[in-house]
Amino acid sequence: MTKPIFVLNGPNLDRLGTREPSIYGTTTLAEIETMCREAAGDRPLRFHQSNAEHVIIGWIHEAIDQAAGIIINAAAYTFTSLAILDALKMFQGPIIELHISNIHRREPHYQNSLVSKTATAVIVGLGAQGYPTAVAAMLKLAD
Ligand code: CA2
Repeated sequence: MTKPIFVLNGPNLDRLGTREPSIYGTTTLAEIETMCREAAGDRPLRFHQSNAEHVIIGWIHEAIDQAAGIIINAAAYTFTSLAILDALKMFQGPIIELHISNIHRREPHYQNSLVSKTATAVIVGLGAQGYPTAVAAMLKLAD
């Protein structure tokens, strides 16, 4: 059976397309999900968003048991959550860290990613287009 790709989104990303369009664009998370499903083709894809750290950790645990790869935009938890880092470290397959904005051009508090310490690859600054780009890359990386 073909294993799914998990696309996990952290806090406030459910509000995409409504505020700060100069940084995050005008595409909504629902539209991003559609873009990801189109990019995935026949490969099953689980797309989730939560504002709660423990819920995201629960999905990483599911991915450890089931997924071919994880694409994660952990949003602010990227820089704060050792718990998410510890969970990701248990995953044996490829991990793509994703950010809509180029975090390296932003304020210092957006520049020390904990997720990067376990990511296979990092995609930043492509806007919403980063998501289907990550899915296409994951199709090549994943078993
Ligand atoms: O660029 C990204 O994708 C980020 O992960 C977005 C996070 C930020 O903490 C990261 O440093 C970079 C913030 C998400 C906030 O989401 C918003 C949604 C709608 C309007 C404004 C912000």
